[in-house]
Formats: sequence, structure tokens, C-alpha cells
Amino acid sequence: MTRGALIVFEGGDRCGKTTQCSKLVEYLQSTGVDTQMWRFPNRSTSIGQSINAYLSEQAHLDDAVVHMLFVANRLEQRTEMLRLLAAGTTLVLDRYSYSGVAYTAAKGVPGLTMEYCKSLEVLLPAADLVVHMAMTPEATAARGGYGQERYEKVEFQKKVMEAFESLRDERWAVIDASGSIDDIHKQVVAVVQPVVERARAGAPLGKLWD
Ligand code: Z5A
Repeated sequence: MTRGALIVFEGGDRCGKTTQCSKLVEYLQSTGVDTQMWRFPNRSTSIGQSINAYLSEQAHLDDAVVHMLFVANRLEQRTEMLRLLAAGTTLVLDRYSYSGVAYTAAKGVPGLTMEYCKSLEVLLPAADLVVHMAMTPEATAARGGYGQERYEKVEFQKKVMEAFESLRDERWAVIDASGSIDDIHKQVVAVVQPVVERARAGAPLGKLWD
């Protein structure tokens, strides 16, 4: 049996990840590719509810603790993620471990380094493709709904952008997220299609940070 692809969208707050994930899933399904969309954090689990309380500033948590919760929120989906990929389902993820590393490292807390954060997620599969929706924090801040959660501050988002840039490797495709929704979608389809085909042809699933 051929496996599904693991496609991840990353980027700053309000850059259009959810919009593009939804359009991609719709497109892939219309072409007969079995596809599901997932979001991280998954706020529906009990761990996700603690994360939600933290992000919406209803609860205060130590930075190391909240980082562990984000990691655990992915690990609790690990078995199902691996099962679906092996069964041929392509997963489109709205954020993943790359956000975990970038947001925590951007805080600059001693000890919570990129290397430390990476080390906690080596049990998870690596993305076949990370679509980085690149846009300045000033431009995303001008979009509706910005500023409602803990990290939605322009200065902090600039540090997150720098962290994302330092994580990029050959599996990343950078797309200018300031264009129109339809133009971005066309660019996304162009980078995703070959990756889905490679996974279908049997390219092995990688491990995070290998
Ligand atoms: N976080 C973390 O710290 N550690 C972790 O491990 C993980 C996450 C996984 C919550 O994430 C926070 O958790 C996040 C990172 C941190 N903090 N921040 N910042 P989230 O994914 O739940 O939150 P989000 O990034 O803020 O997602 P969002 O608000 O849903 O934004 P989005 O998905 O990127 O954008 P959107 O919903 O598709 O679009 C936003 C608006 O822009 C909407 O009105 C659209 O209609 C509009 N839009 C979209 N595309 C366009 C274009 N091309 N032009 C014009 N307008 C557009």
C-alpha cells in the first residue's frame, strides 16, 4: 500500500494558514486524494483545553510547562497520525512541531533553546513538505482578529519569523502570503502535488530533526 503525505503549513499569526489548508484539502479531495486536515494545537483534548486557557490568558503557566503541553498535544495524536499516513491518507496540518520550536525559542528563556525543544519531538514524523506562509507581522496585524491571544504582538512575531527562517531546509517551500487567496492556492498546489506523488510512489517518511 502507498502512504499518504505529511504536509504542514507554518507561519505567523493570521497569515492565512487555515484558509490555505482548507482550500488544499478541498482540492486534493476533488482529485481523488484521501486527505484530512488537522490543527495544532488541537484544543479539543484535555491537554488542548489547558493550552487554550493559556493562549487566551485565562491561565498562567511556566514557559517550560506550556511547551511540554504543546509537545504532548502532538504526541497524543502520534499513533493516529502514523496509522493514517501508512493507510494512504494525506494529512494537511495547520501548524506542527516547527511552530513549537519557533514560538518557544523566540521567548529567549534560558534553557528553552531550539536544540532542547527539538529533542522533545524526535518520536514524531517529519513533514514531507513545510509550506511557510511568509508575511511581515505588521501586515498580518492589519488583518481582522489580530491581538486577541497571548502571542499576537508584533515584536514577538518578528522573533518568531526569525526562528522559522533558521529552521528552513530543503523540505520547506516559502510562499509570499500577502498575495490573493487564489494566487497563493495555485502556488501551494504546485509545490504540494509532486510531494503527494513522491509519497504515493513510496518515498520513506522521515523523522523530525534527522
Ligand atoms: N503555538 C505554539 O506556541 N506552540 C506550538 O507548538 C503550536 C502553536 C502548535 C495558536 O495557534 C498559537 O499557538 C499561535 C502559535 C502558538 N500563536 N500565535 N500567534 P493557532 O494556529 O490556533 O492560531 P493562529 O496562527 O493565530 O491561526 P489563525 O488566527 O487561525 O490564523 P491563520 O490560520 O494563519 O489565518 P486564517 O484564519 O486563514 O486567516 C486570517 C484572516 O485573514 C481571515 O480573516 C482570512 O479571511 C484573512 N485572509 C486569509 N488569507 C488572506 C489573503 N491572502 N488576503 C487577505 N486576507 C486573507
